[in-house]
Amino acid sequence: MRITALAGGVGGARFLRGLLHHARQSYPLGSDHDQLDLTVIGNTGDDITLFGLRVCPDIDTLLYTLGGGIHEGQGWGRADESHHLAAELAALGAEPQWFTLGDKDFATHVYRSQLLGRGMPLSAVVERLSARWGLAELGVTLLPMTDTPVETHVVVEEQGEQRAIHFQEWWVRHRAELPADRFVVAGLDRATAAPGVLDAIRGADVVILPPSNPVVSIGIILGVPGVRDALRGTRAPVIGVSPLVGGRPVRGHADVCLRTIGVEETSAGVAGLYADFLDGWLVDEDDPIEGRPGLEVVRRPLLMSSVEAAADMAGAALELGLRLRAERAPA
Ligand code: FO1
Repeated sequence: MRITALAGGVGGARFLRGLLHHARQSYPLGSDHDQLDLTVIGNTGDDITLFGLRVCPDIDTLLYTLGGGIHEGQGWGRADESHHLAAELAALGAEPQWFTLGDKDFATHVYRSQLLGRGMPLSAVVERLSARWGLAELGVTLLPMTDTPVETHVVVEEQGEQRAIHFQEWWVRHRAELPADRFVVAGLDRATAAPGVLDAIRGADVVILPPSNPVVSIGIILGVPGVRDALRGTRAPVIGVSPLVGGRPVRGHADVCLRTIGVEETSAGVAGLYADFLDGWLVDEDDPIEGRPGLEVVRRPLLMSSVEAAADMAGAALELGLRLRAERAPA
């Protein structure tokens, strides 16, 4: 069974780890169900160049979380990390110091930058990094949304002046508390979907949008030319999972991002961003959203407090997708 997911960082990675856990339980090896073949399309708008190295936060969070090396408490970076390199860079006065990079994490950025420097496309680099994390053995293919370098920047207001800063500076240094006027994604309108991305959407049995940030993660992937059309045209049901519980994001700043683009901070507001292709919408059990013709709403607890809780959520999303697919199957 081919599942394709569009994913950002922490929330998306935790959800997909739950999906793999659910699949291992529901379709044990050798069972009559065919195996789960998961293609993850990762957001690269978060990417930033630091100390001359290319850092891909959402891609790395997906690699580390699915590969078993994530720092569980942070949701990003490596477990059992040390920070000798960062400490010496600080002693040298190297900037910036507001973005924490651990020693093992630095190895990812050094190796990625070495390969990119030789002209290797990002998708080929991600394939190398995926091999180190054993993703193929998990039935997972991780693709960057594009090989074109893109970066999300935030136009902020300060003393009446507008200036653009990198998304990471807004998100990490200013904890998204600096009033944002709008998001601009340098290079996105000229980006080309990475090899396999559009086919993975068109050829899927079910497409899933995990509870990643709908504006600066999923929203960026949707901005890659061709992705939205592929989602509209695929025969696969497209199932989304609300990132809001009780009108608030479980973590991160999805509410601030929605406010910045003038969208109401409700699951209905987020579903409206996906309206032209969404078939099913998983919302929190107390969510007041009304279904509408063509949008099947299912209520479930949406707190991913454990891998098992994430597996229950992911199982519900998959089940909804398979049900809608069966209803669509030619009689
Ligand atoms: N998030 C933070 O809040 N503080 C950090 O210092 C930080 C460092 C960092 C290093 C590598 C990496 O892959 C991710 C990192 N993140 C950090 C998370 C990053 O800001 C993500 O882009 C967001 O979580 C949004 O997905």
